[in-house]
Amino acid sequence: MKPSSGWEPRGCGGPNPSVRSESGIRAPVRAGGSRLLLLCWVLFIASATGQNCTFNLQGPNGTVESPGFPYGYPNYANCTWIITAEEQNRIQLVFHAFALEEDFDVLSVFDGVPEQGNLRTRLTGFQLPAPIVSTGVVLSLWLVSDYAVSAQGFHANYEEWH
Ligand SMILES: [Ca+2]
Repeated sequence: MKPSSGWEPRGCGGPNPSVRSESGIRAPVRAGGSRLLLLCWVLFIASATGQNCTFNLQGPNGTVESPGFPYGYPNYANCTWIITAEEQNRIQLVFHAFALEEDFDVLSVFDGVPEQGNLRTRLTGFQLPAPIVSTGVVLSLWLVSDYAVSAQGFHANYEEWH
């Protein structure tokens, strides 16, 4: 049930080396092999212990928003929201704000529990997504951010559909 899709910091041997130059924070790592390994290990520990969060929500309605909204979500966020409706109902999710660092921070929406086979859509960037309605009683969200650059985050309301 816990989402764990191959987290790997870029620059630690991942397929997408860190060369984004728009941010001074994201300077290329200039370190020897062992120091780089140590850095990757520290980043891994930070990601494993730092910002993980899981929310189990029920109907008939409520709010879902990224941590720190609207002042920016943390790096290494790994947050899951599981919204469950009453039997035979469905969940409608309506976004009111959406801003994630494009391509690097992603909100995955699952039609059901957060498992790969239930993936409905992956949302990123700055365009307000259209409303989403589940086909069953569960709708799940999974927010993952990388190690640098944040944005406002997202805010959405959900309600049960009869
Ligand atoms: Ca980011």
